[in-house]
Formats: sequence, C-alpha cells, structure tokens
Amino acid sequence: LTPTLRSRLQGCLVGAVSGDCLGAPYEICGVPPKDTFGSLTTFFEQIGTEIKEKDYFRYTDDTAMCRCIAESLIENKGNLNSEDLAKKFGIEYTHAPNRGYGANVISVLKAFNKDLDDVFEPARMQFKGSGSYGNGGAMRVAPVALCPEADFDKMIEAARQSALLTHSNFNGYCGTILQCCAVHLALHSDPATFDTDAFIDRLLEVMEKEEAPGSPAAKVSRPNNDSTAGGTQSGEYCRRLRLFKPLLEEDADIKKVAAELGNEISAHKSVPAAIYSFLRCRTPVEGISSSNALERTILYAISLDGDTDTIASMAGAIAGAFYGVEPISADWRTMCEGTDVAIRQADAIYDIHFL
Ligand code: R7I
Ligand code: MG
Ligand code: MG
Ligand code: MG
Repeated sequence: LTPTLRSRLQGCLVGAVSGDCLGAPYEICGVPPKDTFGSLTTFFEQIGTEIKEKDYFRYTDDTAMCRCIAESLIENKGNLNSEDLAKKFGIEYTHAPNRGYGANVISVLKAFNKDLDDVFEPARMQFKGSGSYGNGGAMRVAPVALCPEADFDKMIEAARQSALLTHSNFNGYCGTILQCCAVHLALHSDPATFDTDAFIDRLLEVMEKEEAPGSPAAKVSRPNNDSTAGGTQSGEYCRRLRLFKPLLEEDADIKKVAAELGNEISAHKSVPAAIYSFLRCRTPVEGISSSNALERTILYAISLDGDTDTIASMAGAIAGAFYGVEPISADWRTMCEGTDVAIRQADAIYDIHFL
C-alpha cells in the first residue's frame, strides 16, 4: 500500500525527530560493540514498556534547527528567506542553547542576534575563512525537500542557501544538497517500483554536477578551501556514492560500512552513511529482527555508531518520506519530544505545496 503524500511529509519530519531523539543517547556513550544489533534491539523493545516509566527522549540541535527551517518556509509560503531563517536560528539558540550544538556553529548563531548587513558573513569567517564542513546543514534540511518535483532546481538552491548561513565550506553545503535530494527523491519514488540502482545513479548525477569544477558550488567556494581542509571539489560525495553498489552487493558488515562511508560529525562522513542506511534497510538485515523497514533503518543508522543522532535523523527523514508516518509507532511518537510539532509543520508544508 503506497502511503499518501501527506503521510509521507509527516513521516519525513517525524522520522527525523525519531532518529534524533533515539540516536542522541548513543552519541555520548557510543553503541556497545558486543553483538552487532543486539543492544539496540533491546533498547527499541523497551520503548513503550520499561522506558515509558522514565523521561521521554529529548530532541537535540538537529531537530531544533529543522523546526526553524520548517517554520520559516511556512511563514514565507514555501520560499527560503535567509534573513528570516538566520533570525529564527538566533532566537532558537538563545531560547535553548543546551541542545548539543556543534562547538563552532555557536558563534554564528550568536551573531544572528545582532544586526547584520550580510547574514552569510559569520559563516564565512569559520575555520579561518574555509567555513565549516560539519553536518549541521544536512541534519536540518528535510523541510526544504518537501516540495513538488517541478521545483527541483529551486530546491537545490534553497538547500544551498539554507546551509550557507552556517556552513560555507564546500563539503558542508554539498552534503546538505545531497541529503535534500535523497529526501526529495524518496518522497517522490513509488515504493512498488523502487529501483535502488536508479536512485543511486540519480544522486550521482546531481553530485557529479555539484562537484565538477566550475559548478555553482565551485563559485561559492572560497579560494582557500583547499583539499587539506576538506573543502574543495575533492569529490568526497561522488566517491562515497560509487561505493554504494559494491557494498550492497556484498552485503558488507556494518563496521565496514561505517569505515568506508564514515560515521563522523563532518557532512561528507555522515550524509552518505544515512542514505546508505535507508537503501540497505529496505530489505531485512541479518541480526535485526524488526519487520518494520523504517524502524530497521533508524536502528541500523544508530548502529553505525559515531554521530548517531544526526545519521539516524537524516536516515529517518529519508525513510519517513518513503514509507510514510504509519510505520512510526504510537510509543515512538509519545516518547520522542516534538513529534506533534513535526506533524503540524508537515501538514502546513503540504497545504502550501500540494493542496
Ligand atoms: O555542523 P554543526 O552544526 O554540528 C552538527 C553536529 C551534529 O552532530 C549535531 O548533532 C551536533 O552534535 O553537532 O557545527 P560546527 O561547529 O560547524 O561543526 C561541527 C564540528 O565539525 C566542529 O566543531 C569541528 O569539530 C568539525 N569541523 C571542522 N574541523 C576542522 N576543520 C567542521 N568544519 C571543520 C573544519 O573546517
Ligand atoms: Mg544533535
Ligand atoms: Mg554532537
Ligand atoms: Mg549529531
């Protein structure tokens, strides 16, 4: 049964919240290595039973910033308004500074509370002018992807602008574009006829264009974005996307997937891992008993270890856009902070673009 488009928009934003909330506890302590998926399976089984007695799972900066983007898009009728978004990021940070923000992005968020002639300037100053390649642009981009297929080119530029407010490094905003495309493509794919290879090829096509010298991305890129800073047309995304088919083909062990694709706080070492989690978990994974592909995706993404909240949140956004909101259990929805807001925002975005 194909989920409705409204359900898929809801699934995307609730999936993102679920991945963030359920992945966050593992970001600090790490995933226990014993049996590959065992401890996480136990954790998932306890949601709604043992764990229900305790506190619910709080969202982190990933969701806080995602909500700002969604709210800004809603207020601006689906258009990205950089000045408004910067203002919202600044207010949100002041209101709740302890959501686990990246160490360097904080100075940018503080600057958004001052009067700025150019809202992109604070981000350009990061890392001695090379800009941040953290995954903070990608982790929050899902709402931008929830648009009609006809808006694809406009969406790419909106994703780029949304990232550039905090991430002026080439790899920082290119990862944002890739994650945005993955969500958008999942949203508009027919699950009945889904073709994994075609999905990978389409993403490669987009990233080959972005990573080519002379692309719009190259023009934004700063001259001192040398490859040692991970910031030039180094082909980080295309290289990893080309690993997808062989890794899927050999059904690589999760440790190998994490090693080859990355599981870190940088965008190029996390966005590919999130997309791969979605693709791998469309079919059963040995060691994961859940027959729910969306839950499986989030469990798998957390099991990659490293930047667990962000990789799971990005994987959850893609999976939710594909499977819809129905597979996200009532227990998850009540236990994860902010799913109500995610539903409301998804509905408002749906009404703007698709009603
Ligand atoms: O990217 P950002 O918003 O952080 C997002 C991450 C997610 O995992 C969230 O869940 C949260 O935990 O943080 O914040 P930034 O501060 O821009 O980047 C994050 C980190 O990436 C920085 O603090 C650096 O450690 C690293 N980093 C860099 N290191 C060296 N050179 C980012 N860019 C560079 C760089 O150019
Ligand atoms: Mg976080
Ligand atoms: Mg972190
Ligand atoms: Mg994180």
